[in-house]
Amino acid sequence: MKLFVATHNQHKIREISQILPGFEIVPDDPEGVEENAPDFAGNALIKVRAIAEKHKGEWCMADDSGLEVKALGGAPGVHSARYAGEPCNTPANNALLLKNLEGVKDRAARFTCCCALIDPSGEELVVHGHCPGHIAEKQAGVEGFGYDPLFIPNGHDKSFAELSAEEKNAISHRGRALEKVKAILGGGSAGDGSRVEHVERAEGKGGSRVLAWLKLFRVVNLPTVPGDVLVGAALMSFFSWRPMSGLAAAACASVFLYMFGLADNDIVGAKGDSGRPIPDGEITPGAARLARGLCLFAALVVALIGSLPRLWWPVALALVLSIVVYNRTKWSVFMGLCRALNVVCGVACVKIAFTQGDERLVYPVAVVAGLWFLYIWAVTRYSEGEEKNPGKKRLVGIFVGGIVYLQLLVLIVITMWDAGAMPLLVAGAVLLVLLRLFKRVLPKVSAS
Ligand code: ITT
Repeated sequence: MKLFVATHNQHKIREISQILPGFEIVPDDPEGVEENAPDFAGNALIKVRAIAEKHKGEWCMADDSGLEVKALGGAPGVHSARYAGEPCNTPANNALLLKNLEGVKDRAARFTCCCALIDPSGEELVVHGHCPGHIAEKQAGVEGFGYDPLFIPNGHDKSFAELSAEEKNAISHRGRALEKVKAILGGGSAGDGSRVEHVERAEGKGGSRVLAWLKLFRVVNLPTVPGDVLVGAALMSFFSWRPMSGLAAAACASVFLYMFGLADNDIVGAKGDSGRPIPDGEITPGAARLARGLCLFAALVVALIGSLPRLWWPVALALVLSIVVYNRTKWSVFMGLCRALNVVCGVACVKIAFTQGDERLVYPVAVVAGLWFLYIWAVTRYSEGEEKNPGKKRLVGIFVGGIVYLQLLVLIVITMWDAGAMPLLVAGAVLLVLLRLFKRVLPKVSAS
């Protein structure tokens, strides 16, 4: 397939050809255009529109990229190519950057690449890729171009210019943006089943920040969490104990604990290059740590306001410990334990169950919590290596969402036994609707 690329930068063409080997890359100079937009997307669109006129009915693309340095308030940013003035002069740009960072301790920076595409029907699509890292004290290496000798990507101790082309492309901003382009050109073959998932249409900065937080908290999967608590509470119906008291508080607390776990998970894996918001530089580790603390705090406040029974607290503590251990060891057993304990949180929020201390409740709770443990343990084990296998990632997403059907099934059985559990079944059905809705309207933040 032919892809016209609006650039006069031969280094970009070489990298694009390496990253998209199956495509015929045809460079075209977007002559005379003025790149005067305030952001990368705006400039990429200016360039691609300039050549799309000439290639109607074909795929066209432009890459606008640059380096953003935290201590310089995001400079050189969109002015990366001409940081030291017109015309583009790489040695002068690098020298100026080093001069401006003299004596600066916090040298955090990130490369951003924005690819704007125009498809054969004329529709405009925009995708981004980021690579976080820091600026070295002096230049090193001869590979690559531009600021490569000064940029050390996170998780490495060599500059981009010391890495091979393959190594750079595997983690670079351009590599990441072009992976999304590849999925679009291939009709969504990245395993998400939807081409649109990778596409940002004229998205403002505020919008992408919100998106990054939705991604961090994997909002699409959140409706699966309160259902565990509903199931636990509904089990108490077998003993004619009405589970309403404290249920909403326990469900809310479980959602906050789950969010605590997700923030913690990404903080622990912050050095990885998984395409998650922290490695991608969309959320700083400091902000994520604050959010993690706030989620834990919110869970405690909700539990206190809902005056959850004393027994809820050790169960919640065991849940927090399982989350923390899982995030640091990645032992799937602990993930299974987390969701099983979530069910037990539902049992533990039914005050009367424990004031009466009926040992009969041990059996149904053990059976259901055990079922949850096995299901989540198996899904987590299966999900290992999903990042590199889009087909697997999609299946895992289906299995994770599938727990809502398991919750509904158990709630239906309990309601058949005792119609008093009907409100819980209705709440379970609402969660299923929410899950479907989130999957439909928030496909870009889908994550297992
Ligand atoms: P076109 O506009 O013709 O595509 P350009 O070089 O002017 O070429 P940009 O306006 O996108 O491209 O500016 C990108 C600048 O950012 C580039 O000149 C480098 O200084 C820097 N840059 C972008 N990607 C880079 C990379 O992978 N390695 C090093 N520097 C990079």
